[in-house]
Amino acid sequence: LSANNESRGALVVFEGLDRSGKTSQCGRLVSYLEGLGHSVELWRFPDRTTSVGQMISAYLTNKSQLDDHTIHLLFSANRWEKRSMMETKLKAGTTLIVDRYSYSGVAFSTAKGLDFEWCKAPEIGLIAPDLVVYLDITPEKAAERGGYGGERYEQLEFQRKVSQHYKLLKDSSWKMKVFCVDCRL
Ligand code: NYM
Repeated sequence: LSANNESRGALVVFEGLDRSGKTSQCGRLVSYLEGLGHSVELWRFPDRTTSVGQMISAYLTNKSQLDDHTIHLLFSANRWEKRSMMETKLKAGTTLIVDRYSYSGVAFSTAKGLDFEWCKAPEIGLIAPDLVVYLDITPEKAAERGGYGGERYEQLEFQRKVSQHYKLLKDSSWKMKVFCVDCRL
């Protein structure tokens, strides 16, 4: 994808802890851009509609057990299976606002103790975002927001680890043009 091609859509990713407000903010940005007359679509990962996505969903809802490496690769495969559609849309001028992407993949798996380099490897070759917006909220504040949904990972202790790993990722400057939004208020 050529960065100087003005007709290309933008790839904007929202990242953050569970209950950080990503889904609401993605929705608001999509409405705003639509109002300005842009062609824009809201995407999210995991995309639970595909067969890989259904395996991920079963894992997240505790209906299946998987080795940590296996689920990591499934999350990545879920992005890979959408890659060509993503490229087609961007080239056609559609802007994609994406709720979670590779950074979730690396932050959540490294928070479990998996190796950082190993976690990043399957993400190489996916389309790099033009912007990653990190919604910065403390794990404690996020936990206060209407409670978690009961899926795997939605526990304060684990979210604390994820928060630390997001910060490590941000400081490592891995493919990220990160813009942090303080959501603590
Ligand atoms: N998650 C999401 C990962 O662990 N790795 C990934 O690559 C992605 C995209 O899945 N707790 C985790 C983060 C969330 C969970 O996401 C489901 P959501 O946004 O609640 O559907």
